[in-house]
Amino acid sequence: MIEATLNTAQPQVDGKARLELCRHHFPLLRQRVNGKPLVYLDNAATSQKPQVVIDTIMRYYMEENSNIHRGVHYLSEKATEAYEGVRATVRQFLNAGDTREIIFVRGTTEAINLVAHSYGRVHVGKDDEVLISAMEHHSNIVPWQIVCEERGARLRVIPMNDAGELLVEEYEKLLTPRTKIVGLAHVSNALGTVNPVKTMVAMAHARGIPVLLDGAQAVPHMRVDVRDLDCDFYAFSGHKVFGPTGIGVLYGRESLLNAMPPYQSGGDMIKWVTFEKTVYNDLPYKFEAGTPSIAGGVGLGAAIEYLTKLDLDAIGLYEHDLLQYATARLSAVPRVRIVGTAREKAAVLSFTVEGIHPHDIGTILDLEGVAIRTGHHCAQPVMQRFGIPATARASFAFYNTKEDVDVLVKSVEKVIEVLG
Ligand code: C6P
Repeated sequence: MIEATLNTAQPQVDGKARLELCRHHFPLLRQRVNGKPLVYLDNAATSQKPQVVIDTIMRYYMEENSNIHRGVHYLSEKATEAYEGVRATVRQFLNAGDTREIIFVRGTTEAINLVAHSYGRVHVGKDDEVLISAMEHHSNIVPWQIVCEERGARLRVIPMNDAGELLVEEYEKLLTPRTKIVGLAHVSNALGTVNPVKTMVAMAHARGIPVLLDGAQAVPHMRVDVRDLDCDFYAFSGHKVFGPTGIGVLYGRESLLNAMPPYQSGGDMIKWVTFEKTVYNDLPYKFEAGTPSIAGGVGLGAAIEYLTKLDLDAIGLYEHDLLQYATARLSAVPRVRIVGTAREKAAVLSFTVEGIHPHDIGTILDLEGVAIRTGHHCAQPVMQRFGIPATARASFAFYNTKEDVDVLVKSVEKVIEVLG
């Protein structure tokens, strides 16, 4: 079906129109909410799933379901083949050097916890420092805080300006011999800022410091090449990239992963076990204890193949245009303030309306069929930095249109009309 849309659409329409045509691949988007056509603008929280992902998961359970890496029977071999095939798909998607560097996890949160608790516990010692940024999601703050507390180390924070851009010159000053690792969001979920991560990785590497990138909000919107970025770890979640929940990826540089102790332990992560000693499995299995989300993996593979066919460069251009349109239209509404006005932004529009609590905005928008997220977006320090309790956040995917933006703007105007 995707092929059909792309192939038949290509000769007549440009990339933008081609992406709009793909909206019909997402069955959930056809529904009405509160009697209004659904306008789904909560893609940063989780994205919707194309039919091909839903079908792939259903087919897996109907035809291939079995545990992996264990059985010699037909189904176990089929399921293992499917799951390991996805590892190869992810390797290619991220342009990693080897499938040994692709670790399947539950999501970005688990990926960062793995690095913090495995790499961090070994390399962060007393009086050392872990450096993160002022716009991190709690997932890239709390695991490091725990490690720092345990090891007697210090968490340092790269500041940002009022537009929501990191101060790179301050970052440079914070990179010291005490810095043991840097953790950075590629794209901020609360502000939409795209950070200059390639430059920041190079600056850390010049001092021998490894860098973890939180790619949760980047991977659905842009082409990511871990070898070009030269990062040491890269994390993302399947459910934000049009795949299922319960599956995500940690890319790790092989030399670092090899030297790291296991994070969780049990079945599958061992070569052999006696009561005296256990020999751990090779990469990537050393970090994959227990039965994983096999159906999740298979669904993620379908999502990545779908996204790759659509072309992430085209998606990036389309969403850039959409974000510009939404920013201009929403900024023109009296009392609206956009939070996060960085020069480089992706797909996220956080805003407040003077005198109206974001939760009230969200509730009234819901009555209009518009789904946005309101609150601190699991980035409370960002709210503290801007001196606000919360924002309303519209976040876009390639299946959103300018008509969706028009409904959003009209609904925000209605909020102001109703609540005064
Ligand atoms: N942000 C949002 O509405 P998980 O929950 O593990 O899939 O992803 C965590 C995470 C980590 N980093 C960033 C930058 C994120 O945006 C998220 C998830 C969602 O903004 C849910 S809080």
